[in-house]
Amino acid sequence: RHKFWETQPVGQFKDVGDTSLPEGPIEAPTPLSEVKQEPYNLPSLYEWVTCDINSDEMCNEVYTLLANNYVEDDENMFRFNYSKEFLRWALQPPGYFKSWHIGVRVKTSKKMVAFISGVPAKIRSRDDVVNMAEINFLCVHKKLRTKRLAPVMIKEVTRRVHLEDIWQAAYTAGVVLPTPIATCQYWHRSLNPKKLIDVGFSRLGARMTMSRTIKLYKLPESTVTPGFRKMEIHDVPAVTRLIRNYLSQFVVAPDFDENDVEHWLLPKEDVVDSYLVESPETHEVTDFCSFYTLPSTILGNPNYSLLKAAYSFYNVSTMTPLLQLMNDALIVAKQKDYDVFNALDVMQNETFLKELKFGPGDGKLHYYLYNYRIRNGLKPSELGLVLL
Ligand code: YNC
Ligand code: MG
Repeated sequence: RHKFWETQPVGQFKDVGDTSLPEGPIEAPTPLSEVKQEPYNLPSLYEWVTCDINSDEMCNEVYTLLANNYVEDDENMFRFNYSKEFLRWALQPPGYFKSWHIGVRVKTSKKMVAFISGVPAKIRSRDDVVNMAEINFLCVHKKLRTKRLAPVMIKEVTRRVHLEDIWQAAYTAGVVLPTPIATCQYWHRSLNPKKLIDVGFSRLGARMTMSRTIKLYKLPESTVTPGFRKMEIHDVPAVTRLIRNYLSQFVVAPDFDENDVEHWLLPKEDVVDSYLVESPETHEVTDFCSFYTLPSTILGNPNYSLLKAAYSFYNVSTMTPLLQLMNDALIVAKQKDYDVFNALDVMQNETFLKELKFGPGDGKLHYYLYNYRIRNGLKPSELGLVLL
């Protein structure tokens, strides 16, 4: 069934429910001297390229490959359109390895036809903090699909991760592979219902008119929580404490330090937005919310070409009810002209989704760990991790 994945150190379908298997690494690390020193072989027309994402030209090539060939919805109406600034941010967190940004070119034309990337991350599973790679942006040009290029890309990134003495990875995918640690669902909150209906993202509900729909999704002009403001650089220590404490309750979550928080959560225009609540009395930072910007190309619509979407990232409530905090996040996203606000059912998100008029999406997002077994499937609410 899974000719490639059956050979890999991942939880296998035959082992689901086997409580005799221990949690933790599936294979022990091999000595670094035994890691293959040369890249895996590609079909002879192609060559590996290590991408310097700081170079405008390289960044453009990766951007264009993804913009034309990356993830689409089931009906092929939308395709993710990660911006160049977003890609630079996603690929260059503290301690990143350039060698983990891997392209494939056609030897003759030098056209980039495939890509895969990893970035380092400390991820905690129960009480075990593990250095991992987060693998993302696996993409093969549409004309080169189903030729078994993906397994070579995955083996090559694995080799380069091993060369840095890292033996575990985390990744998400829309497809079912051996075997998810959790299966999550996206929920969508309309901010610009007319456009969403016009482009076929959503449909007019039963017994609804356009004007009733617009009224249903109307939001206040400005946020309601006193002390709600944009995160600034001097907030990094307080936000780090807040978030570390919050994430400690989940079974699987990142182990962020101040450098990670500065990189992943300090606002970056049109990439990541973060807000916090500073108590007007004590000046303590008590609550936090964030979202990242990932537009989708609208395929074949005469009137619109881009869907502007915000994706819920990390949110922490201690004093402001999560429902009110997220409603303020919706208000800011609306002010900034996003069309839709998306959120997974991870962490405590289920407590606000229905009430804030999010609707369930079709399609699931499966979470995976490489070379690390988690005994039973986790509930989405046990996951404290959001990948881009
Ligand atoms: C996928 N998304 O099952 P079997 S998500 C992993 N993730 O292998 P071929 C995938 N594996 O089943 P194609 C996968 N999709 O025979 C397919 N596979 O064992 C497996 N789409 O390869 C599949 N991006 O080359 C099968 O398939 C084998 O030409 C078939 O290429 C696949 O970034 C793909 O959805 C996805 O560009 C590249 O369809 C292509 O179809 C494409 O014949 C549109 O491959 C874009 C898209 C995927 C987004 C993502 C996470 C990737 C995780 C990869 C796994 C990382 C493991 C950890 C490595 C580091 C370890 C350490 C330490
Ligand atoms: Mg292929």
